[in-house]
Amino acid sequence: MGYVKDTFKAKADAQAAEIKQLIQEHGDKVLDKVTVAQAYQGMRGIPGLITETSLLDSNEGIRFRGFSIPELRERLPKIDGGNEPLPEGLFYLMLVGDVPSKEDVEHISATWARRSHVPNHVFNVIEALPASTHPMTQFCAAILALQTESKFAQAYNDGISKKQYWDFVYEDTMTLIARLPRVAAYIYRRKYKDGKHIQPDGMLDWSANFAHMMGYDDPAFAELMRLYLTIHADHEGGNVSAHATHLVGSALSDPYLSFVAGMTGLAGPLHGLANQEVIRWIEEMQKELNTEAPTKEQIAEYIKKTLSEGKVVPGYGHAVLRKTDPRFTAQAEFAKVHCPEDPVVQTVWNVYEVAPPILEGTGKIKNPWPNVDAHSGALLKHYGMVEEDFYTVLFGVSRALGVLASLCWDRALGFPIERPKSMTTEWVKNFVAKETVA
Ligand code: HAX
Repeated sequence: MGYVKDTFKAKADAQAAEIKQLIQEHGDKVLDKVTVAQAYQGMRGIPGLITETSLLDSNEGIRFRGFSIPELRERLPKIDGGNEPLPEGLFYLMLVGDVPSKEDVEHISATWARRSHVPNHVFNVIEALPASTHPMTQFCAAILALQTESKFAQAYNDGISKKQYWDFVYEDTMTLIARLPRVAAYIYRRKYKDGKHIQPDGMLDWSANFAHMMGYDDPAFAELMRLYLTIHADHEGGNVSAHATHLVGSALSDPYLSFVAGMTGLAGPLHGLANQEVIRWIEEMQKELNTEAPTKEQIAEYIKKTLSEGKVVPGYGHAVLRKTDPRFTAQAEFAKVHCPEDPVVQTVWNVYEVAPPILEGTGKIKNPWPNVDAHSGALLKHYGMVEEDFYTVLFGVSRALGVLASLCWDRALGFPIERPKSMTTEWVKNFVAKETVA
């Protein structure tokens, strides 16, 4: 076994023992009550999931194993001369629970580079789809095609013991993450660059190699990718992509099948696809107003128009967050250093100034502040990645780090199949009637 795997297993065994004791001693303690409104309205705030990799505070934002995004940007290893954290380090942190050394990160980089070969049939599956197919659909089809490589599915078929599940899930996790950039870059070059593919460069880190395979060799873009792939990786367990991966994994579907469930969820416009929608919304506004740089007054009017048409303002609002997303702030900080004069970046900042009071003024939107998706497209566009339908694939590559690290934990901790109770409205009405009498 590699030493990262050994370290992970030792940590998971200790944690499993602790959880066993917690359940033995406190298993009947009530975490919270569930209201009728919560049952009907997306189960907001019901504490019913365990996810070890990160925790979201509604005011402060995400913490990965206790570390905020500014702390990660400070503490995670970087390439020599670089300023942004390597996502390999975040993966190590989420998986093992400790801040990695530079050697740990290099070890993960090298492991992923070694495992990055994508079998030909995966490219054939992509090629079988019309080129017009949305990149997220191509991405999901390719992940399913990669599933032929699942060590977990094979081992389960051979009849392994429950105690070994984590081992094969870990192996699949490492291989799948290693291969995703190649698959994603293939889809990008196929759809937008006349199928002129670029071979991987095994000497580069995971993010820089991904950027290189997509055709972006500007060192600043590689830095953006390191930041991007770090900050999109995880957002605790209840969001659609994380929850779907965890849920499907609980049926012992292998990591490929589980991850694709997360990705079909990420492809929804209220979740990851919002990054595409933000840029489309900005471009439509620019077109309608016939200007590259709409004024704050014009933006305010356009937001009101969007709302009056019964549409959402993409990139704003969140089911948990109640303040500006620190992932937005991290990207704004990057933009301040690298491209403060970019007109789309300026528009994103102007929207940030005018949108919150208007959204708040509706009286119903619980969080009028920007989320991660409000900023990412402007940065990508700045470096020439103008194909916004592809943006959610980038998000998906990053999200693999968190949801698959979590899946390793799920199997190492022996979590059972997930099966919450559902009710009918008839049941709720009867329940409420009884409560009212009593
Ligand atoms: N624009 C217009 N209306 C909005 C809104 C927005 N940005 N955000 C919320 N609302 C509306 C909701 O549609 C809802 O309206 P109805 O009562 O008419 O159904 C009402 O305000 C209350 O919603 P909420 O409780 O504040 O928000 P939810 O928890 O239900 O939804 C969403 C959270 C993120 C889905 C929502 O804010 C939204 O649709 N935002 C725009 C899309 C977006 O940016 N999604 C990405 C979120 C982050 C993410 O997952 N990234 O991947």
